[in-house]
Amino acid sequence: MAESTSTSEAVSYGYEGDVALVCVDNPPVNATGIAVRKGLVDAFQAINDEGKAKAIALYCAGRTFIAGADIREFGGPRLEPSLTDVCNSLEQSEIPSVSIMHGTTLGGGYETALATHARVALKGSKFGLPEVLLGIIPGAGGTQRLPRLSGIPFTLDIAVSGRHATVEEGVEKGAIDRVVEPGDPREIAIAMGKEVIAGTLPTRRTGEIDVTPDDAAIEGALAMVQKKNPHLINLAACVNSIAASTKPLKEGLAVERENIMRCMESPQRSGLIHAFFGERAVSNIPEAKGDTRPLDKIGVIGGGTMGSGITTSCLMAGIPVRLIEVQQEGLDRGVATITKNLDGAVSRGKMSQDKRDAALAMLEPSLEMGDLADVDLVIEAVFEKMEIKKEIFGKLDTICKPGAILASNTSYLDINAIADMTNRPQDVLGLHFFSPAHVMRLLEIVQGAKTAPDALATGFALAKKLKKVGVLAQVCDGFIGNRILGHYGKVISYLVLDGASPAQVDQALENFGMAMGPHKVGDLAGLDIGYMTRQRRKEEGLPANERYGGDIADLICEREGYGRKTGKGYYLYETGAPVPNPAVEEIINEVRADKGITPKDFSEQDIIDRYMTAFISEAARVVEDGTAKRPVDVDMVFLFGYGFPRHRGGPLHYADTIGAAELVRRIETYAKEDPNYWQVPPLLRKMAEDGTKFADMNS
Ligand code: T1G
Repeated sequence: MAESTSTSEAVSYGYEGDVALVCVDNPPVNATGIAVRKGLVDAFQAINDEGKAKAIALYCAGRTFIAGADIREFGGPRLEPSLTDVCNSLEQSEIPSVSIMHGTTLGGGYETALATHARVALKGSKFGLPEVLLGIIPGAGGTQRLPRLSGIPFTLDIAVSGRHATVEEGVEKGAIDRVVEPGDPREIAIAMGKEVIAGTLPTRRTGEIDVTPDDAAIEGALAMVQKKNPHLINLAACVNSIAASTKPLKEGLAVERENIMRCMESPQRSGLIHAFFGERAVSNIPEAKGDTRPLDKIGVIGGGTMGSGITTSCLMAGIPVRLIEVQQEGLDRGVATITKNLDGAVSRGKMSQDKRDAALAMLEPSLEMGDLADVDLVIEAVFEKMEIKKEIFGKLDTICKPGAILASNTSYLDINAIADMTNRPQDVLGLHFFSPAHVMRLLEIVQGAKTAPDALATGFALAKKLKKVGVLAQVCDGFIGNRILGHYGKVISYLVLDGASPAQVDQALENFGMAMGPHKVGDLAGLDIGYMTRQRRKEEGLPANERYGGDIADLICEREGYGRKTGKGYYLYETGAPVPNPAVEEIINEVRADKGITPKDFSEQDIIDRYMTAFISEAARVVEDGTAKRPVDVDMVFLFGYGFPRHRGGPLHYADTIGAAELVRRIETYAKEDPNYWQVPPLLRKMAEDGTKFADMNS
């Protein structure tokens, strides 16, 4: 190419014959930051002014076409031109243009392509309008221009789900004009520019196309979002914007602008964007980098719920697994569960039947621990008893090859004590999966006192391979998640002891946005886990003046059952939706009478405030003592492992919306009832004094 002219540090243009080439080069994903927006407008303007070209081809350097607006700019000062202005000016170009889409053309990137006069994509690439996943809506014409090409139903599908669609599907729906074989985007840009000039690649202004109204689709979508995500304000805003696409473009864009600005102001947007960057920040730490060890074959000990889930997750990632059990019956049960898990993934469209068959073929069940001699990593997932785990690690120490990593899936126990059962504590760490382990994305990676850096980094490498969110945790009782759960779990039992019903607490927290209330979660996971932990704590001796809140739960386990797996717990699991178990109410009244407690009324906000204040208190201590590296690590643990509402960003992101001073005030108020449980963490008091936020501790 003759020389190119830069119109900003991220955009340049040049000519290949009659074709003008506009190139965006803004790593890592060509997001439309101000330099890209300004550069695009100026490049198109210059080309039109110079009048040398008969076609303009827009392409990007690097791994992808524009993957959206620059999310880092959100919440900051608004810099002109807006992306809507950019798209409007590109669409008005007198010289016809075509976009060459490769990688993942998303959000503002696809809106930019919609504003050019034709769209050509490389085979295997993806496109979409995922803005709703960030708490906003497409805001640069996506809700107005896509319906003009593909109709309202497809636009609703793409924009309300936020899914990344294949470009092949895009051609079927008219959202993309042509798919070409993969190649150098610049070379394809020249070829397609020539086709525009030759007229073999038709061009048109999308904005001039009319939209066929579809009220039924709009009403259906509004009903669906209200049912599926009643908490999120942006989904209905997205549907309403798409509904406005039947208006003239200018009016429709005004409706879209009004809706996106409302979403931008909402705390849901900052929560969801905190989640987006947090998911990436947890592995952006020195401990996750550096040398790693091989992960070509994994051994899993224990074919129970966790062992079979972990095995399924590894097989789905293409890693062969040797599954060890002590008895044939247990081994058969494990293989059956794994097979059921894989079949479930096929029926949910998560994997093809061929991949399912290939995965199952990589499973090697065995009753011989000795068969673990050649594996790269062993994950122990047996009963949560220290003696059993110590015995197993003692054996593994003699069986496994040098350099093999020995991991425990313990949910609470001391990794250092387990490591000390071996002569290779540097090879030992915790890999704490969450049930169901082939579905839940969180993996707590627990660093022992002697865990070697490459063993730890291998834990993060495994998380990446399994498409999980790996979070670094230090050793303590329950690591990050269960330790904090252990603390706020008490306030739930205190609320029920003091007057609230389990169903009332569940409803309040579900209205707060929890996927499932704590009593339903307990029933799902099995009340026996908590029961054994409480018995262990009682045996170890409870702290002197701690108010014990487990009486009700203990009696439910002893009299009723362990929840879903036994058909009853806090709720009854017969036909249809679970209903509160009336026997629980009797148990509650009995325990209150025993303890001389006069029940009091709690409003929904009281329940949420006490729950979240307890939650945040222990989370602050976990950050303070270094069990978690940063507040964002705590937030991601709860978003990806405990069903904490994503639009709230996590407990400590949420804490910043309340403020440390108010949290300290609340704790001091509640402490009048129970000074032992309600104590102000020093970190929170300091933050209240110097006005800092948890967000300030994330960099
Ligand atoms: N803005 C800023 N940074 C971004 C970014 C974006 N849109 N997308 C990715 N990054 C950073 C990311 O933080 C990471 O940085 C690096 O790029 C690699 O990303 C008006 C308003 C494109 C599929 O929602 O889904 O357009 O951690 O690790 O797994 O309507 O990133 O290395 O420092 O995720 O290969 C709509 C969001 C925006 C797409 C690549 N667009 N991005 O995945 O790499 S809103 C999106 C993604 C919008 C308009 C509205 C993924 C990806 P770092 P990565 P990846």
